[in-house]
Amino acid sequence: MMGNPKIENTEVVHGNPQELPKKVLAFVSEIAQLCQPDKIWLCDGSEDENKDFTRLMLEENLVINLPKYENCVLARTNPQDVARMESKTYICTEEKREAIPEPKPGVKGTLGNWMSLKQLDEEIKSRFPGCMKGRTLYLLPFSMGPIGSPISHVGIQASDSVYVAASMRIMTRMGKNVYKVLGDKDFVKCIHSVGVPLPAQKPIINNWPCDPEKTMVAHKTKTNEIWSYGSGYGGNSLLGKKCFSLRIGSAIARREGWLAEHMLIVGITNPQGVKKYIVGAFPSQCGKTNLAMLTSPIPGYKIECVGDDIAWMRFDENGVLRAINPEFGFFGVCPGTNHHTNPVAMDMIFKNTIFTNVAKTSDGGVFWEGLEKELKTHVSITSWTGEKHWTRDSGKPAAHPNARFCTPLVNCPILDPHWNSPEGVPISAILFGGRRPEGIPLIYETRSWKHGVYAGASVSSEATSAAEYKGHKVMHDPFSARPFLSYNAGKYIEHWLQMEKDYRKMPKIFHVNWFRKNKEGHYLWPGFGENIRVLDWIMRRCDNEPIAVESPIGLLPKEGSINLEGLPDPINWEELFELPEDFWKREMNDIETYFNQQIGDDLPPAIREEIENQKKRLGISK
Ligand code: O2Y
Ligand code: MN
Repeated sequence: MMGNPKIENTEVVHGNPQELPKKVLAFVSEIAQLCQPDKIWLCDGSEDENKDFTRLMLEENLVINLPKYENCVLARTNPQDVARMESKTYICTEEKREAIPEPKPGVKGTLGNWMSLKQLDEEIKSRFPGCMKGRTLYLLPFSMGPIGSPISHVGIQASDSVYVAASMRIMTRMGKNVYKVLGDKDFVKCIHSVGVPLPAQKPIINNWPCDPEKTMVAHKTKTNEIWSYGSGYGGNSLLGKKCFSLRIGSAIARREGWLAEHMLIVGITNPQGVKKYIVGAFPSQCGKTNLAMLTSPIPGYKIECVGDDIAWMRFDENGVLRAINPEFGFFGVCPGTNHHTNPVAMDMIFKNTIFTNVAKTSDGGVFWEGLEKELKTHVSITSWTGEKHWTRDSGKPAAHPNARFCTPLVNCPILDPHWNSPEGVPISAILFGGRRPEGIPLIYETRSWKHGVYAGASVSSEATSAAEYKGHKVMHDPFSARPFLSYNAGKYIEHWLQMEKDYRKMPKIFHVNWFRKNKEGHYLWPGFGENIRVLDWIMRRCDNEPIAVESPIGLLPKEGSINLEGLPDPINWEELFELPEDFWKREMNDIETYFNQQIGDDLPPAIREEIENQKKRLGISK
């Protein structure tokens, strides 16, 4: 009797190795030899296969069913594995300076962690040999971007987690049709292990295998390789997302002359029927997903979402900047999401979704902070840590602050008709922004591409509960990409500057701040859906309507040029737009110090010029 086929003496329990392109077979053979899984599963991306993933996740007690919804499950992780881990994320190059700028002596660098290629080899040798023993290696072929688009790129991920396999099927275009376009070409090699060979040497907490002490997420940017070990969570394990689309992606983009950015993409049609696409970069947990799916309280505006997190952008032969969303799903933050902040998300996440680290209700549903008003009175809550009959008195949140939904893009009721178009959508404006309680106006338009690049490089934001940073410290986050930089930040800024060419129609660059507060600590702007009023002003500026006035930091809206009609509370225009002298003195000093300390000689001279010019306009002398 013929048994299952084998790769490197390992039984292939799903799929046919003969269907693999030569280079893919060589890759999986090499990884199987190194990691020694018990079985190999060659993923095809089919519906039947997905049913198997769900069955296996349930059998392994990795997830529980949520009978209140259609095909939704809930995973609860080891409490030590709840977010992407910046401190354990490395860029691996020959020379340190390729990856990160040299900080001033005595200053701790904050623009990434470097590891030498030699060191990485050692770290791989001390982790990966035998790491998949007793487990199944899932081989996941995926395309970031529409399959076959000239902007798209292919990756192959080997992972020993079925949760990762199921999530990658949502987040990427995963399936064996990728092999047809791949042929004999190269691909991004993604190797992931939760780092717990079986039988496990330590108890597995919450049935969520991981090895927090040995977690490492390493990127070889020159050879397009990702080696991730020890975590099963989000950005650490769904390697198509931050690791590929941003870190490896921006290294490829630099080589090929395009941009891989931490940006949402949204289409806006105004009441006159004019449609424009805008991209926006905001630091993690600044409401990017909410903005990408904004519901306008003013009739006549139509918002259509292309993506909420990542944009790959290229200038086409006509000099138009075009963007695609390389992803295929949303991996959004649950806490704070409700019918007020994001009604569109509430419409899309209760079907074919994997929830992680949310609380569970006794009627088979989910709960998180922000849903209090939407909770049925008779239900009881089990917190994300398994605490039954949870109440607010417990002093701990019901859901983890970084709890997530993982939902296919196609669930989005306002998905743009061109979301899947291979040529991408034309971009009229680029927004930068952060969470700035003080001093930064609701909106300003930068004076030029160069000034816009300076504004992007100077982005700062108040840290929230995300990842490893706690409290309310305002932190620098150039281009909102600091955690995702894969080469020297100075060169990154340079790359942005080099995008400007005479024949290109450069989009206007704006800076927005929804989070300015008054002296009493109240927000000056209502935010959420009302942000359409600011987007409308941006669209009109893209058509050069004379609704802006010069200021030292850029162009501000002429008083009254943002539509404030029908807002629930009056707006204090003056406070929203004032540029306090003492604040701006501190701000410019802080930006200059930051660049000097962190980027030093790698800072492009054009950015120093922008600083000097802005200081002059502000009347700040040395
Ligand atoms: O903590 C994680 O692993 C997820 S991080 C994330 C997920 C979706 C979109 N953006 C982010 C981010 O940190 O920017
Ligand atoms: Mn993000």
